[in-house]
Amino acid sequence: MEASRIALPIGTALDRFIKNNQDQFAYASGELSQLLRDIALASKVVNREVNKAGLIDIMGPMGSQNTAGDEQQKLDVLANIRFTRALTKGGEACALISEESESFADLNNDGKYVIAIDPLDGSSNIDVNVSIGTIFSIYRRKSEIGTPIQENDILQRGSEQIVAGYVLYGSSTMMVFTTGHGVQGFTYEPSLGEYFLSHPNMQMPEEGKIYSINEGSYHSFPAPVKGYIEYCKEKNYTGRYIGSLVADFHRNLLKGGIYIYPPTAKDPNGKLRLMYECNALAFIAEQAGGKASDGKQRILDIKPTTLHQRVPFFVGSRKMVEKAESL
Ligand code: AHM
Ligand code: MG
Repeated sequence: MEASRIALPIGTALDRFIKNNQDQFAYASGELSQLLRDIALASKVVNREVNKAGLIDIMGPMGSQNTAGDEQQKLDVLANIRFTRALTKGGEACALISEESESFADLNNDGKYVIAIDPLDGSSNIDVNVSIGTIFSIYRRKSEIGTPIQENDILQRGSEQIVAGYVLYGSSTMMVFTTGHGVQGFTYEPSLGEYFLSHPNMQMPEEGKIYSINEGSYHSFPAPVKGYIEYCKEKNYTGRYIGSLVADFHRNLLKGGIYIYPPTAKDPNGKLRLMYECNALAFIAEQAGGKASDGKQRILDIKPTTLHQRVPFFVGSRKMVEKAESL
């Protein structure tokens, strides 16, 4: 790992970290730092709302459906509003792609950045007090600043991300992100209202013993995926599946493991969305020494053709993903 990855000591506040590491951002610019601060601020608001979800009447289905046909929960909608508002006010973003919106939101033509976000992933877990997360990717726009957004600004490959991260609303709330110089994890201190560096330069163990997959759909998995599950069982690996992508990914990042959402009869391309679920986690995995694939090719190399495109997802410890791919 190159020396430039070393930032500031554990306990450094996120704001100070961003300020001191601005040169790590591709096209070093204050706007990108501001964008990250805007996302952090919105996540604090969402964190507050997630934490009181059981107390006030903001739980339960809204009765509407999002683009994928899933039932939207009130908190999904609220989180989408919080992030959209934060990113709109800042003015740095020209477009926002969200799981909760059919088409992208056109923000500020003078903005330099395109954001893809899943404001609240794992929403089926909200009602049962299980960890949920926010996933985000930041791209630099390709078209000239000041002009309307074009398709090639929006449908960029994951390899073109300049920042990617997630927020995990878990037993503690964490924000984990990469600017392409390793992966940094910050833990939220609610009484101070600030994120502090707790996990500098995160590395995913190259081999692990945890496999995370919804085995309930076993009968409709492709034969190689079934084969990989059998392999995990022969090896006596541990099965762990929360059903919240961010939480499953985060555990495997720390402990070593693989997360798989394969093609199924119900979802022939898998369930997860390339642009605002898989790409960010793939970038983080690679930056931490792990790997992400659709079973055949690197996730970050896939050229999206639509906003809400789904893709089979194999992500985690490098050797585990390679083994799964080899089958
Ligand atoms: P969502 O975006 O509607 O919340 O769906 C994504 C979630 C992931 O967090 C999780 O890994 C997966 O769906 C679980 O799906 P399943 O219940 O089919 O295993
Ligand atoms: Mg989601």
